[in-house]
Amino acid sequence: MKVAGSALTLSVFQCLIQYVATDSVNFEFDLTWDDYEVAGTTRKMILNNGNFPGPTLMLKQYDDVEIVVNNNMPFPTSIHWHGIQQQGSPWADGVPGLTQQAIQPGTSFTYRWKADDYGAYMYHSHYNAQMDDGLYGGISIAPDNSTERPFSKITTDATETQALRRAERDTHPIIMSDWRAFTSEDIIKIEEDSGVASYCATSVLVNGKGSVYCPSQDHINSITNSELKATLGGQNMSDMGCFPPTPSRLGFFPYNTTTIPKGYYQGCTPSDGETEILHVNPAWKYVSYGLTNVAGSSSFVFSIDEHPMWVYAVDGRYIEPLLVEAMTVPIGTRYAVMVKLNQPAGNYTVRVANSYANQIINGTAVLAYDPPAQRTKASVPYIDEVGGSTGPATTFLNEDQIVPFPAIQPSMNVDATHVFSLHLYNSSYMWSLSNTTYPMTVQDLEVPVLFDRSSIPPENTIQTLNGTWVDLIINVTSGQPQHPLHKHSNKFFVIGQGSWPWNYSSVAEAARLVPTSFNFLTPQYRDTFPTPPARVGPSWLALRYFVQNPGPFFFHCHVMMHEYGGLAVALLDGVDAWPTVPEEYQI
Ligand SMILES: *[C@@H]1O[C@H](CO)[C@@H](O)[C@H](O)[C@H]1NC(C)=O
Ligand SMILES: *[C@@H]1O[C@H](CO)[C@@H](O)[C@H](O)[C@H]1NC(C)=O
Ligand SMILES: *[C@@H]1O[C@H](CO)[C@@H](O)[C@H](O)[C@H]1NC(C)=O
Ligand SMILES: *[C@@H]1O[C@H](CO)[C@@H](O)[C@H](O)[C@H]1NC(C)=O
Ligand SMILES: *[C@@H]1O[C@H](CO)[C@@H](O)[C@H](O)[C@H]1NC(C)=O
Ligand SMILES: *[C@@H]1O[C@H](CO)[C@@H](O)[C@H](O)[C@H]1NC(C)=O
Ligand SMILES: *[C@@H]1O[C@H](CO)[C@@H](O)[C@H](O)[C@H]1NC(C)=O
Ligand SMILES: *[C@@H]1O[C@H](CO)[C@@H](O)[C@H](O)[C@H]1NC(C)=O
Ligand SMILES: *[C@@H]1O[C@H](CO)[C@@H](O)[C@H](O)[C@H]1NC(C)=O
Ligand SMILES: *[C@@H]1O[C@H](CO)[C@@H](O)[C@H](O)[C@H]1NC(C)=O
Ligand SMILES: [Cu+2]
Repeated sequence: MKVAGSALTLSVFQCLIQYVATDSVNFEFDLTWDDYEVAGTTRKMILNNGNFPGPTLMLKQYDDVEIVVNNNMPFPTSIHWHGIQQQGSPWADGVPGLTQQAIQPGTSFTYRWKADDYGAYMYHSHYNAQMDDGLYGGISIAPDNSTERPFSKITTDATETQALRRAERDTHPIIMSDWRAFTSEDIIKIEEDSGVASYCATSVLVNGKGSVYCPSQDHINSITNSELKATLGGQNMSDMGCFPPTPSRLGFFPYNTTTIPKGYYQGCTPSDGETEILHVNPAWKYVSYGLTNVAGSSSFVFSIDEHPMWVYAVDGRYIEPLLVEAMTVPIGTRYAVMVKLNQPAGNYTVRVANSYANQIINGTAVLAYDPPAQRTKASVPYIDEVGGSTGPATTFLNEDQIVPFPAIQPSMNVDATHVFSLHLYNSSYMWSLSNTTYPMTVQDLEVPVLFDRSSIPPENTIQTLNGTWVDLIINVTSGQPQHPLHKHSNKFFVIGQGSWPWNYSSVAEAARLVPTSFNFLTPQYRDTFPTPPARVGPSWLALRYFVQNPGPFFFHCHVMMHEYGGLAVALLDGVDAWPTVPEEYQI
């Protein structure tokens, strides 16, 4: 038994031992397909109990959770609880074709799982590209009182510490997302008809609120950076701020823009929607937010004017707190931040700007001190409309400085290594993470993989043994955006990355040759992490994980249309130890 491995296992099992049976916390989701106004424009979308986004699940660590999902929509669905470990409950992971049958129209499905880990999570549809139709919401799990906090790094003052503890118990998600003029089914059809991948949005939403802005072409040109200009070949970013279709952008696959409707990548129509107001009371001293990105294509830089933030947890686990003024929140990730409420009472702009090269687009919200003050002067930004620094002094979160708290380390020995080649497949909108694309028809399997492993083509799977350490190496070919990779269950350590092709036989060999590209002592422990940039050359990412929860778990890009385009593989974790599916979940 490896020392590091048993330490990790122990922490998980301590949780289980400490657990004391309680009644479950119950929710019911009534899902409907309705007309609804978002960002000032009405379209068909998914509502949860008549609302968008869906309700926030405010939970306590070790809660038993039960959610009844009633599908009153005209198409199948399923819900994934993003980042939840699902220890011993793979049938509740919500991936149709892998862990359950899709929930058919007019039927219901009951999810039951335990909130083993504290922190910020989210839920969203895992069927087709429905996430982009609005089926998502936040999950906030308050840590058990016995869990050790990292707050002594922020303050040693007793009153302040109490304020931090209170703020943490009431952590509210800030759900950042993007919105489109078209339904996800329309978008799939436009991609197939035109050969032009969907990578643009019409607006950025904060907790479901926002507007469609159409800045002048001159303004868009003025904030188009030189790196973008160099790749635009004399063209402009579109009036939606979107990178226009070009052969290199689309992987040199054939395309035809003739039938593409207005609003897909160009043709901006402004509309006014609501602005999210985050009310705070300075008497709290601190407020805590779970920053959560559920966008389809935007990687957000987040900042609150004149309010530095202590980043204290990432993907649902504490880190040594870091004080920053702005930070990138890639799709699928969550960062918990503590904000000190010590500024003059007033309104402060909250800025959410896409920083990927696909599009220049941003949204805003307001941090409003209660009771309302008369202070009318505009707040001073740390970041600009494209997520860049407004001055030399802005402090951004540096991912390399993130250190887990308490310390947790991977094994130095691994039992298996899998190298994945990440590349476009046959068109600008289909992808491969293994040797082939992941077919979306798997979602409609009558007998999901959890019930019969032979249901899925073997080339779309990787098999691992329970209790083993596994390396996943992502070898990214040149000419690609960053891909925020999300792994279901069994979280991973981010042990290394580089901006050249992976040409090593193992991590051990690579670590000997390029030691500074690896971190085995304080690597991040995550469920979502972006591949390094590969626009102008190949790159690689090395992830290491311990298989401790047997079951079929999805590993995929969280850019919605990349996932739908097959950028995924099914990790059949611990195939030697899959649990017996309880009677109530039998098919
Ligand atoms: C922790 O303690 C506080 C104050 O005693 C209590 O209100 C809260 O419910 C407890 N939290 C949990 C998760 O048990
Ligand atoms: C780019 O935008 C500028 C300013 O609006 C305009 O003058 C120019 O014609 C545009 N270029 C192209 C290629 O459309
Ligand atoms: C593009 O599509 C239009 C409409 O279907 C068609 O008329 C045109 O010939 C196509 N252009 C090319 C270059 O294939
Ligand atoms: C950024 O957001 C502001 C509203 O806060 C808006 O006025 C501006 O047009 C937006 N810029 C872009 C490029 O979307
Ligand atoms: C601050 O925001 C609140 C909430 O939107 C609003 O009611 C109030 O008028 C604003 N105050 C100022 C001074 O702009
Ligand atoms: C990809 O293209 C190849 C060669 O044209 C073809 O044989 C294959 O069926 C295509 N795959 C898919 C999933 O469309
Ligand atoms: C891809 O195919 C090669 C050769 O058949 C095989 O060794 C490798 O394991 C496959 N990779 C994945 C991720 O399936
Ligand atoms: C899977 O492995 C973990 C970690 O070694 C172990 O604790 C667990 O009991 C194993 N599960 C089964 C079903 O064997
Ligand atoms: C990684 O990708 C490069 C191309 O970018 C390729 O030359 C190399 O063989 C790949 N490495 C492995 C181990 O497949
Ligand atoms: C891997 O490729 C890099 C960049 O091409 C090269 O510098 C290095 O020597 C190669 N390493 C091995 C082990 O082949
Ligand atoms: Cu991707």
